[in-house]
Amino acid sequence: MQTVRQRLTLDGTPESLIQSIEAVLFASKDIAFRLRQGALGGVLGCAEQENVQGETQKNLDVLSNDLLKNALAACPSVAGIASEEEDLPVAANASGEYLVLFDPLDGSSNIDVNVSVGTIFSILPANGGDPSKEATYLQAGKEQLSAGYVLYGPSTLLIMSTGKGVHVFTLAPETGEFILTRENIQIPETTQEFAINMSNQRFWAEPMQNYVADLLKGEEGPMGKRYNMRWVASMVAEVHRILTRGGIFMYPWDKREPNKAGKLRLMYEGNPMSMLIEQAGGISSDSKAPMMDIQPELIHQRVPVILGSKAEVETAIKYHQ
Ligand code: P6P
Repeated sequence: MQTVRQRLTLDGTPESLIQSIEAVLFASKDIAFRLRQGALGGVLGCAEQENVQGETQKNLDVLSNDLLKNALAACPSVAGIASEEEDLPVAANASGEYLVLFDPLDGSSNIDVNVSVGTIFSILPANGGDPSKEATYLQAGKEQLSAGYVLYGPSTLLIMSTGKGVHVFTLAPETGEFILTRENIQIPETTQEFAINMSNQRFWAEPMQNYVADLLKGEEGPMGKRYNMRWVASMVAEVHRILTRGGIFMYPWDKREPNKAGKLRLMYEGNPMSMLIEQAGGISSDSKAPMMDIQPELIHQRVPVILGSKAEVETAIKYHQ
């Protein structure tokens, strides 16, 4: 029955990095509690304000963001934070070694319909940079020291990596400890399951339209097998399914807002999920290049996403070449 600290210590993880991860988990336990309260907690519904993305914030978005900010600011190892819900980065501790970037409550549009949501986090080295400056955070995904998500579902799970495989921890309600329940996840190389929001089909670029059309042809088409489809509209739930049983997840560019590269954000959705997927033997791409090779230009930069089972993602990329 290994705790997160025990497992990370076994892996030789620096104490300061363990503390930073524990700060995320400290906040996530409170978030899990508020979610479980549901309507009884008086925090469902909208906060009547918008975030930098122009999205209406849910009360729980704001509350989760504050819980994470406070927990991380109190951790001496954390130099600064960046959040989907914050316009600018926030400096924390001058002596800190790490930058923690997060989406406090991904999929929050699902809260009011009681569907799984999650906290996504990415940890980068501060490298002595000014943590109040955006430029300090603009590091490629391959620089991440750790990444993970807390999935608030039927059970509350932590899935994370520090570059030595992907491990699953289950929150034990009785003790409040995340306990190791699965280690060294490996994604099946092939799949018969894809995840995309089909309602946007007419807006996709032609390569994506051609690829998905071939998936839908099933046995009679070039793929030579029948596919199933899933779309939860909560990236953490889709990625968790893919880590658990394989699959391919896509949120491509589309012409509804042609000036935006995609809907999802590189720094605190694309990159942390890509670290997990690749540590588990999968592939993650923006359709042209490996996601974690992208040199970021803006903290809230958006990116097209294709990730999942290695062979399937390679096939999807071929349609874009
Ligand atoms: P759509 C949730 O809002 C999110 O950012 C991801 O978690 C999810 O995969 C996607 O957007 C869902 O987008 O357009 O299907 O609602």
